Amino acid sequence: MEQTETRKRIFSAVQPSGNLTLGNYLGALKNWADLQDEFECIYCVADLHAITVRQEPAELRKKSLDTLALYLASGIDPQKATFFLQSHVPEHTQLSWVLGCNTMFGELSRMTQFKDKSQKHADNINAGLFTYPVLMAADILLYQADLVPVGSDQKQHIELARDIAQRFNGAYSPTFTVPEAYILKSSARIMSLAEPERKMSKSDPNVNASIFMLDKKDDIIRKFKRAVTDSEARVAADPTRPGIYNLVNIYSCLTGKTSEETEREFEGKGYGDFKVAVGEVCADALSGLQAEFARLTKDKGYLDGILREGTEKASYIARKTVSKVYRKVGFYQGK
Ligand code: ATP
Ligand code: LTN
Repeated sequence: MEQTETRKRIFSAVQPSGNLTLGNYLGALKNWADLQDEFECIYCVADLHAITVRQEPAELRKKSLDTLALYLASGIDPQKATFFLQSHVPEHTQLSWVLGCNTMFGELSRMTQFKDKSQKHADNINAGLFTYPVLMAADILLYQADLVPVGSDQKQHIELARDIAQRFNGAYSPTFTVPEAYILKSSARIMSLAEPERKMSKSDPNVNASIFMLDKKDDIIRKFKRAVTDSEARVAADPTRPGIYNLVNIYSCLTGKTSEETEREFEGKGYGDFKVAVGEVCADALSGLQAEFARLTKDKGYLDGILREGTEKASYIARKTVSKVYRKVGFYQGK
């Protein structure tokens, strides 16, 4: 295969560890679709990452394919982007080992996601949870990605991937592209509807705290109606009032309006009206995507075909990187 591609390369992934939320959609998937014309895009379903937290095997299998279907339903075109499952390309784990030997215990100990997740899963603080960012660095560096579109919670991991790349390049000669995080300010951090100081997360046990991409309209409106706000009853993008700030932000992201435009639109109106409006806009934004998801998941043969093709393309790049890395670190290659 000839390399004629001149566009910058994008890599990103989501773990199939639950039902994807509005946070995943606005923070990640929606932006991925917007980038597909300008960049060469590679999107992975991070199933290896998902087992850092205990998963029910049948559910994980189903969620992996559902996550792929949600990528496609979000408007990412398989003619333009490459899709695959992380476990289908063994080079991810191969590179992860080598990078792990170039990552410090202290660096991994500082990762806030590790600290959060080990608190949440105190009965299962496994080694995979600790080395999770090394595997993530391997995902990115394997494809020599230039940019990594994610929500702001992943920024620290991308910075670590940059440090590892620079350290390896310094020790063994230039090998990896040093990636950059691509984070959109407006949608970088969608907050929980129940505890607006915390990010909306697909593994939150309180289902009323998150809007799921596949939620029905009635549920979406009900959840927004009961979203935690304050007693001031003035619609404003005021960061000192995190509940209403989050709702203004969600409404603005979904409509493409600025926060000021949203504030003006709801001037003099109470929270009740505004919450219903956010619910309506959200349900509308998700309804087309949900219909497309239903259509796609009926056609497993089609989804498998996309994965087969994507795995082949991804493997070609991944093999090249691993063979270069193995040679550079001194693994004997044979005569
Ligand atoms: P989990 O709760 O299982 O850890 P998660 O909901 O945090 O999962 P991830 O799979 O870790 O989701 O994240 C996938 C992508 O979605 C990442 O790019 C992440 O930054 C983005 N993302 C997740 N939650 C949010 C959020 N609340 N706001 C904006 N972006 C988000
Ligand atoms: N850790 C990421 C998911 C992920 C990822 C990646 C994102 C795994 N590998 C590589 C970007 C690039 C998360 O969102 N929790």
